[in-house]
Amino acid sequence: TGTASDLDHDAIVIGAGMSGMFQLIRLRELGMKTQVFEAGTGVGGTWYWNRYPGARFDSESYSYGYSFDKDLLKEWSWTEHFAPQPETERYLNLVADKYDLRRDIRFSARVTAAAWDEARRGWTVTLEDGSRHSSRFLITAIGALSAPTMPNFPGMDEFRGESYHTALWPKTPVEFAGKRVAVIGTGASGVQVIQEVSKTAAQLTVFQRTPNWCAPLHNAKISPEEMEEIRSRYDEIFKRCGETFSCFLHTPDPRNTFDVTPEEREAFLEKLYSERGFGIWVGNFKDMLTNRAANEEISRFVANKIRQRVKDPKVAEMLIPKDHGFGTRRVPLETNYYECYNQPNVKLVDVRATPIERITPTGIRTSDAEYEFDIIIYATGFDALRGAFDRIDFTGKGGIKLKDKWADGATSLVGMLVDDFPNMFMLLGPHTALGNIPRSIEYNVEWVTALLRHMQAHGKTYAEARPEAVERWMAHVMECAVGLLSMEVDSWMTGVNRNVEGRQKRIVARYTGSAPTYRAWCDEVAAKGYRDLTLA
Ligand code: NA7
Repeated sequence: TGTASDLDHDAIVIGAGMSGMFQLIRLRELGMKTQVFEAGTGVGGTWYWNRYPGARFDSESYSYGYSFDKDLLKEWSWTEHFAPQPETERYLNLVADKYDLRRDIRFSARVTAAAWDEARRGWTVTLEDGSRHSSRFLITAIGALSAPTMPNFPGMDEFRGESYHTALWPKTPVEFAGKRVAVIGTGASGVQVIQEVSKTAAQLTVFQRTPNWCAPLHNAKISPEEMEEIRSRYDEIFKRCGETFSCFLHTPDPRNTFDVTPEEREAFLEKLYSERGFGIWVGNFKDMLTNRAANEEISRFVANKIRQRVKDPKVAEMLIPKDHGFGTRRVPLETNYYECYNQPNVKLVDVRATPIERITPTGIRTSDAEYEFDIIIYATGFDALRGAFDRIDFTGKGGIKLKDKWADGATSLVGMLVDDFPNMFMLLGPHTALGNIPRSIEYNVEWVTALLRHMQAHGKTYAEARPEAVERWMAHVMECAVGLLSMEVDSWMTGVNRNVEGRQKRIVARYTGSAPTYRAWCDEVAAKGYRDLTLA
C-alpha cells in the first residue's frame, strides 16, 4: 500500500456545488489536503448552470440553505419565500468567500475519468485537458440532476437562430422582446421558463409531449421584519426538516383520503391549493400516492382548477394529464402558468398528436405545420440520478467499469458507496434520500466525514462496501418502492429518458423511503462500527 506522500492529494472532490463546497469545508477540518475540480467557471452547481429566466426554488428558501453554520444563518437574508436563481448563486458565492473555498477549487476543469490504482491505494483522476491527479479518496459531488439531455431531432445543428438548453443557459442575458420563441418540454424547468418568457416574447409556442400536474407556488417577498422572525425560528425549521418524510417543511397528513367527509376533503384540498409550496404534493392525505381511488380524488380536484384557470376548454384539456395521476411525477410549482395560455401570444402544441419531425434552419417542422422561430429553448431535462456518473469513465478494482456494473440499474450501499469502488464516496449518488436536497447533502457530507474521521482514528486507508451489505440495502430500496403509483409512470424518477440509450425501461432508480428511515439506516452502519464496509 502506498503512503499519502505518493499521492498528490488526500482527497479529490468532483464538483463545487452545494455538496462539494460543504465537503471541502469538512475535509479541511480533518486536515486533509483537498482538490476540488469543477467543470464550470464558478461555484454553485445546479445554481450555476440553471440560470434560465424563471429558475427558482420550490423548497422554501429558509429550509433550503445550509444549516451547519449559525453565523451564516445570521448573516444571510432571503428576499423571497422561493428565491430566484441569481439570489441563490449569490448566496453560494458568499459561502465560498466566507470560507475562502476557491483556493482549493480548480474551475473549468471537467473530470473525464477516474481509475482506482490498487498499488497506490488511491484514485487517479483525469481531466479534459489530459492532466492526471491522484488522491487517496475520491468524493463525487456531481449532482442528481446535472447531466442535461437533448432530443434527437434531425436538423438540430442547422437551426440558424439561437438555441439553449435550460441547464446550459448562457451568462449573457437572452432577450425575448419581439422574438418568436419555442419551448420544448413542460417539466419543472419548462414550466418556470414558459411563465417568464411569455411575459415579453412576441410569440411563444410550447411543444408539449406529456402535460404535468402543476400547482401554485404562492411565492411572496420576505420583508426584513419577516426575515428576522424566520431567523428566530431556524432551529425549529431545521428540526422540522429533519423529521418530515422528504426534508421539506411539509409532510403527509396522517389521515387517509376517505377518512373524512367529501366536504372536509374538498376543504382540505382547497386549503392546500391556496398554500405556499409543496404541501399539496407532499403534505396531502397519506394514501394519495398509493391508493388509486384517493389519487383520482386529488387529480379530479386539480383538473377542475386547470379548467377554471384556462379559458379555452380545448387547451385546458390538453394541459390536463390523462395518463398519470397527480403527484406520480414531480409536480412543477407555478405562478400564473396556466394563465399564460390565455394570452394571445402563447400557443400550445401537442407533439403526441403532431410530432416534431425535424428542426429546420428557420424553426420547427411538425407532422402538420412549419413554424418559424428566432429562439428555441430545450427544457428537455436530464439523464437523472446516474447520468453524471456515466459521463465520467469510472474504473474500479480489477478494471471493472461503473457503467457496466450499473448496466441493469445502479447499485450502492446507502447511495454513498459501491463495492469494487474503494475509497469512493458519492454525496448524491443514486438511492440517497432526495426531496429538499440540501438537507440530504448536509447529512451525507457529515456521514462521509464521520467515516473518514473514524478511519483516521483507526489508521485505516481503505474503505469498501461489502457486497452482502449492498445486497441488503438494495433489497430495502426495492421494498420501499412497492405499491407506489409513481412506479407505474415514465419519468426521471423511474429512470426513463427516451432521449438516452439504455433508459427506456422503468426501474427503481431512486430511494423512495422516508429521509428519516434513510438516515436511520446510515446511522446504524456507523453505529455498528462500519461492519458493512471492509476497512483496512
Ligand atoms: P424533466 O422533468 O425531465 O422534463 C423534461 C421535459 O422535456 C418533459 O416535458 C419531456 O416530455 C420533454 N421532452 C424531452 N424530450 C423530448 C422530446 N424529444 N420531444 C418532446 N418533449 C421532450 O426535466 P426538467 O428540467 O423540467 O426538470 C428536472 C428536475 O430538475 C425537476 O424534476 C426538478 O426536480 C429539478 P415527457 O414528459 O418525457 O413526455
